[in-house]
Amino acid sequence: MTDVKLPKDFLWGYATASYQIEGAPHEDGRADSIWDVFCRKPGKIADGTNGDVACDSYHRYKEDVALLKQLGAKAYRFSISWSRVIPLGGRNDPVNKAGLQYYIDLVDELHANGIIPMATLFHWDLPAALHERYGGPLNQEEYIQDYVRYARVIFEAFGSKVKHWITYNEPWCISILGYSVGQFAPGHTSNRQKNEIGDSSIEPWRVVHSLLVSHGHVVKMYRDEFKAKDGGQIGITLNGDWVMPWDENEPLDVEACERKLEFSIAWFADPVYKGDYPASMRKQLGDRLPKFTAEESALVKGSNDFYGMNHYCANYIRHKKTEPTPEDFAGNLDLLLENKEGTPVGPETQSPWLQPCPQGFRKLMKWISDRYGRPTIIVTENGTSLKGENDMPVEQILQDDFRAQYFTDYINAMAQAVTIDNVDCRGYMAWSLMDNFEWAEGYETRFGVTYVDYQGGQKRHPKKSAKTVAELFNSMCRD
Ligand code: PNW
Repeated sequence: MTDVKLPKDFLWGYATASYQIEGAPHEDGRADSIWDVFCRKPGKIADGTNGDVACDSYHRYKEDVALLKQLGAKAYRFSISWSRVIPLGGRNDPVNKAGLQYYIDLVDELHANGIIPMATLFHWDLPAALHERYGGPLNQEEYIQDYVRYARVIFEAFGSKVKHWITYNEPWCISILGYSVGQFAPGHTSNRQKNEIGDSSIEPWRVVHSLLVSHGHVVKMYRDEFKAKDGGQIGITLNGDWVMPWDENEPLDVEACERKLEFSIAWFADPVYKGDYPASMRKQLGDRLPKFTAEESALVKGSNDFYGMNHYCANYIRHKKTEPTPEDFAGNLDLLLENKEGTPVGPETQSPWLQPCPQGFRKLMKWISDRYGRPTIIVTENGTSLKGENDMPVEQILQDDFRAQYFTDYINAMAQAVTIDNVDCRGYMAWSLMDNFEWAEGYETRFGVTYVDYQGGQKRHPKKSAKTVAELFNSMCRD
């Protein structure tokens, strides 16, 4: 293997998200987010749980920071709960000082321990009041003003304490899982067995348009009013898996692979780097895909200081022979976990969508780098669950060889992209610092490099993989 290396000042650490770890949903004035509401609906969360306690990080943030330090992390990516800071969410609604203070205390604690904070403004927990008031991002005009005001409150409060800002985590998940499939909050879908509300043919495209334009507004505001004095960078985080043709001798499958990348990644990244949606999406969706006005396009184009990349796995892609349905969001193709020969993408994990394929990471980094003119990339999430982990005895959980191997292979693949393919990647946040509330999968699926003992007072115990990650970066980051 080529001797791979990463820059000496490479930023590595761990990621989490507010609703997945904090608990304390009603303490110190926090109001419901759409996830609090969604969890109350029977049947939505696999084990019937919610984020009411989670990792109890609202009370244990000092423990979290001590853990990060113990693990040798240089940075920590966390997210801010909008409804903790502005409980009702809107631009004329009051700011909740106590909620804001929690994040300031967290950031101060990180600095006191030499750990660089990276803050996500929105990791899916939209204030429920805004969803009820006007449909959240379904109402572009109202939503943008509220999101911009929320961001302003945050930027003013943090000043130069935070130098890495992420506007949104995974607009694909927000939109497709929340407004098309209905698997995530707010659960909108055309599938009437799942929900009486929703239109999967229209809503996902509208929601993303609002998210992108609001991202553009917030970036402009940050650059105009804060960047010079606070010296930070701002970008959006996009998820995306690698693709391989189901039949490599079938040109239509090869073509479908590119289309899949466009429908899941270029949907956002093309507007951000080039100013418009990909032609393949316009072709399939016609007028259902909103159009950027000249002003919107100018606002969104060039709005990333860095590309936040979340990446977990790969899929085989097979083209469809039939016309796309109005609900199709993938580009009229099948996503498969085996190819024509029956070869799996990788080993099974606890997450039905996740089978590791480390070389896909390198290839996708190069694809992004080539398509968008070598942007600076920060990997903002990468990690895995482990089949049956929750049912294992604790000693076995702590010996998570499968996850350690995953990180070894993926971090090596990333370092190859940097060393061999000249990809400009400057940071990597593993998902996740600790086991947490895995959304619709509840607590059965664990993603942490740290075991959280939910029955034993949320105590944290680092697993083997935490040591592996530190060793990898300590040996790779050098001049
Ligand atoms: C990401 N999929 O979500 C999120 O950013 C995290 O909050 C989450 O815990 C983590 O990955 C692990 O799931 C995803 O179905 C959820 O393809 C689902 C998918 C992808 C990403």
